[in-house]
Amino acid sequence: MRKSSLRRTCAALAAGTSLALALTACGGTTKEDVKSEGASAATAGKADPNAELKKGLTVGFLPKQVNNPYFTSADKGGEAALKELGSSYKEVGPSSATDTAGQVSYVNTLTQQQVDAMAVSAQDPGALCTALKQAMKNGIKVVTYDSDTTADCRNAFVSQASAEDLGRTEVQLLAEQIGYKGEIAILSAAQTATNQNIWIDFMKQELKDPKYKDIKLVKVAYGDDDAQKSFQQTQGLLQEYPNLKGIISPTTVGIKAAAQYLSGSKYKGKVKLTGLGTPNDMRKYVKNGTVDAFELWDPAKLGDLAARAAVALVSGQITGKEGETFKAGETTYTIGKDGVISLGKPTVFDAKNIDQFNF
Ligand code: RAM
Repeated sequence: MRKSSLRRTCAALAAGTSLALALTACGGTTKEDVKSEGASAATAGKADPNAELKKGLTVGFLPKQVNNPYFTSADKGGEAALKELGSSYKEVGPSSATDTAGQVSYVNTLTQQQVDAMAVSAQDPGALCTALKQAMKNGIKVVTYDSDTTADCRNAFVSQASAEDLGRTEVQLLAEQIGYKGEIAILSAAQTATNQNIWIDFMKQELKDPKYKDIKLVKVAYGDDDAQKSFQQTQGLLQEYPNLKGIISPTTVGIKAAAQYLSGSKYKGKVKLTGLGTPNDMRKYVKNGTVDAFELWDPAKLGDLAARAAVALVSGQITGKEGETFKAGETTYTIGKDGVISLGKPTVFDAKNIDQFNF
């Protein structure tokens, strides 16, 4: 049976019976279609860089959290790219950033709906793996974007910037702002978030440099990408550590909530805050003196690249192996180690440049 008709039969099966059972059975019969190679799940077979991009595909976007403005921008970028390429977009996903079971069921839904590819920002590095491997066994290409799974659970990861650059530069930004001295804390997203946890590891590495010997990281708090919880966690940090000099929040939801708390408190301008935020969320806190500088990439460009990588995978231009190249718009991207495709360098925003950005 040809793979496409097999997929159709499998999906019909999945629709009429227990999804898990049907997918297991179907996955078993197509095992030879997908072989794990190296660390990433690059498919067997050679990439053809000259293959024509397929049209009429459906690519499902599954963000960590649907009602998060960061993902609204990212996924809109994906939608626009797919429209330009003659393919269709759909978005599904949980409203909480700590609903891994919800994310698993959305992967299964997309598999059942026979999308051609899915772009997933994982709440947890391992929780989605069984479902994603099942999707790949059913011929669906899987791209992670923003927050990765382990490398064998997807074909490629579209990364916003080097994790090392992001972690280290956030410490550098804060250290300058507090004069290389004092207690600092981190306000993160969900405790399981792959992206934030890698960045935090690099922050800790950076802090080992002797130039930071007078800086002490006192706590990593988790606001779960929930505005209210992030606000309360900021308040809690300042109660627990009254001498706190600075906070790094590597999440758009966290940094906004922390800025909101600080700007209405006696700590405004005294306790420094940096991390990852959108210029539109942070503009007023830069202008009112709560925040000096923070950074981010353009989420819409990340979604755009995730969509184009997904279409390139389905079209056979790439398989996810290191060294393969593909064109996205005017730029040629080369796939790095472990199937990582990197968008580029982040931008630092401050009072001087923030008005040039609108996202
Ligand atoms: C939040 C999410 C997302 C992260 C950004 C910086 O919106 O946690 O995964 O990349 O912040």
